[in-house]
Amino acid sequence: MTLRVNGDRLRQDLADLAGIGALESGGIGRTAFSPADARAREWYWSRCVAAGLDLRLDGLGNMVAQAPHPADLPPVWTGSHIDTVPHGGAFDGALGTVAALECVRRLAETGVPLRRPVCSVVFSDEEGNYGHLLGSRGLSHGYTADQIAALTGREGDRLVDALAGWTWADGSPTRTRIPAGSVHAFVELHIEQGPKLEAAGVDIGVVTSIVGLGGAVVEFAGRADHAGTTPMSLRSDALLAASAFLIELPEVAAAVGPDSVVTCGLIQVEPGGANVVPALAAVTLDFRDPDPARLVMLERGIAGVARRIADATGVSVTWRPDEPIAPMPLAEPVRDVIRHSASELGLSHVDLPSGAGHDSQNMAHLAPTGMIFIPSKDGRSHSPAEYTDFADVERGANVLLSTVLTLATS
Ligand code: HGY
Ligand code: MN
Ligand code: MN
Repeated sequence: MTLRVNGDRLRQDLADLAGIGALESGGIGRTAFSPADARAREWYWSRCVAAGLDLRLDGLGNMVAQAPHPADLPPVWTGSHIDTVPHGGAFDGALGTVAALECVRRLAETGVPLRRPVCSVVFSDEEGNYGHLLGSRGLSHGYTADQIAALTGREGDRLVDALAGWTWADGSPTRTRIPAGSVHAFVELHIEQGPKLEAAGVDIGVVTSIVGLGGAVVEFAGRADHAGTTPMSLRSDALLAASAFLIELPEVAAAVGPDSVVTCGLIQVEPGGANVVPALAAVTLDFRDPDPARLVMLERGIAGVARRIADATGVSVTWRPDEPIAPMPLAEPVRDVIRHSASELGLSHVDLPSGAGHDSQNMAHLAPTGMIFIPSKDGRSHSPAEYTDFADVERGANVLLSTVLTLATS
């Protein structure tokens, strides 16, 4: 008989986690290293203790839970993230976190013989409050002290300060890297965050590859002046320059390719008075393409527009790029196990790429990695409107359990 997750327990965990950081206005505010993130970790820890799992932390707060196991073989990891975007939803990250916990717990309580351990993982700051896919990048690439010191949040607050008062980390944030091969395989369950599965009426998405991600802060610097007395022709308005720049970005993306996207979701204006001509406008960009060469073209195109607009408007511009995160194909053997698991459970499945970034793309540097998608209602995500029927959640969790079991017994 095929092993199944405990649906009632999974549903309760998902509901409990959704209550942590729930906002009166709707949605969930559980950004990384916030008090709500700490409460969610406390909750996760208590669930691990109740299930008899050991929980380890690293210097960036990545959490790895495991049941005692006699074999000293590289473990199978499964997991996701507990943090949300500001005003996020109840499924992005939470789904893969509670499903992974349920898998480890279910395997432990049924005593099914495993060749290797299975660990449930929570990655820190997937949503990039301080750095996109921060925790998993710490595991796959590591950070130098200078890199850690340079990471700042939305308000200019520093990661090092957030970590200084943070009890959910252990050790140095520069010593989180683990060797390739120390994990046997990694699998993440996630909502699709797009409309394809729902539109096709398919139960399970088998992720083929994950999009490449670039980011940059583009800082336009002009001159502060009086809003009433400075004629329009004598101004050096940083925000007007930034606006002219932003308006051109859809054209840049369209010229690079059909899958290129660019977003500005964050602007900082200084000195920030309604009656002061802006002296500084810093726009934070997120740009993506599934193709590595196109991602480079996109970045060059955007930087070129920034320089041209700055020249034309007489302001100066500084381009401060993030380290890009490469597009990542996922491992065919793991994809095969996912397909087989779905078929065994009588579920329909389809291959599809991910336009969202995931910790899986860092884990793929360390171990053969696969991702399982389930449908998102109306394709909505990064919003309180995020929703997936529990029947789909349970289907996805059962595919995850079966996949993990196969990987842990092989
Ligand atoms: O931004 C992303 O694609 C992911 O949700 N962190
Ligand atoms: Mn997200
Ligand atoms: Mn996510």
